[in-house]
Amino acid sequence: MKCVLLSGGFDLRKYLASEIKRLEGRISFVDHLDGSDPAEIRMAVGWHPPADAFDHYPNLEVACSIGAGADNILNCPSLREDIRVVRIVEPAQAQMMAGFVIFHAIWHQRHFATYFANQRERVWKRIGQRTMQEVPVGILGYGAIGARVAADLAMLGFPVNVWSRSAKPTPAGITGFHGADGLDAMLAGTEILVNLLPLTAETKGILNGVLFGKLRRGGYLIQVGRGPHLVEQDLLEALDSGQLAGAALDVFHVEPLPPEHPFWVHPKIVLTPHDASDVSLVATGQTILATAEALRAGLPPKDAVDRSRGY
Ligand code: NDP
Ligand code: OXD
Repeated sequence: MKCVLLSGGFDLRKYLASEIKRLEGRISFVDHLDGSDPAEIRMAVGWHPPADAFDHYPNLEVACSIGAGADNILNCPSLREDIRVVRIVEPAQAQMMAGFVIFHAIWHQRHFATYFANQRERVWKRIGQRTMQEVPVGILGYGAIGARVAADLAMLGFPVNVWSRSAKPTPAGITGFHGADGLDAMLAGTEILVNLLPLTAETKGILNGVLFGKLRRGGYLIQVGRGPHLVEQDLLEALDSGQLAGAALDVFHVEPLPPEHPFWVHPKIVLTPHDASDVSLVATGQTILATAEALRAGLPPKDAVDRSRGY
């Protein structure tokens, strides 16, 4: 089975080197436009493929993202309707994300931003404590990752509200909301908002001033979905007005974040470089192999996104 590597400005061959070696003999990885016969290629692995990438492969049937999100492939203009798109689902990645979100939730709940600033000024001042039970967390997205994050926050004692597209059963300590009608009720009972939605036409721009206005005053945003979920100017205004006390941002409209961007120096923003939780290379290799085997057997690949829903 031949598999073409499709990425724009990112060395996918170098990134996947260990898995390419491990899969030798079972999958032969070729580079985009390297002279291989494009008609022989039925499978691709990609991360932000060039805009016309898929035009070159008339028999391509499936494209695997190297991340949990597949928007980087779904948004490629040359992606045909009949190409299946696969993403990575890895429990260990969800656990890493839970750790990241918990860190920021406690950062807010325990006033660490203020203590960090006070230390620099040699100010000894106790702010007072709130229990986890007093600080409700809302999670946009109750999927493979959101469910793990919700469970771990609930285990620590945070009241957790979750929001999904369809109704989902939830265990004790987690309250489920769904659909457009459920969103306002969920936000009204939320102080810390975590975004774990996929980027789709419906979710783009969802983190905006109107939504921030529905949270508890002095709320906190943990943005780990995708950059275009956020209306950046609205975040700056919500931070200035005090509607939001702070924000942890891991994903951005433009990555890497340009050096002149105001987020870099904003005192109420903690920023990380799209590093909240990575998929492991081993899980990526396993998904690529399982997808190739499904293709050979004429079976639908596991973890394919629903093209009509966009995730
Ligand atoms: P899933 O597809 O498993 O879950 C998506 C969740 O979002 C589901 O609960 C789904 O609802 C919900 N959803 C989708 N659209 C809507 C909508 N219009 N209204 C309400 N709910 C909606 O995704 P994962 O949990 O695996 O990953 C989520 C996202 O996290 C990824 O797409 C990626 O963008 C981001 N991510 C970021 C990382 C980082 O390092 N910053 C790392 C990994 C992922 P339903 O259950 O009803 O289908
Ligand atoms: C992502 C990932 O989709 O890192 O952001 O898996």
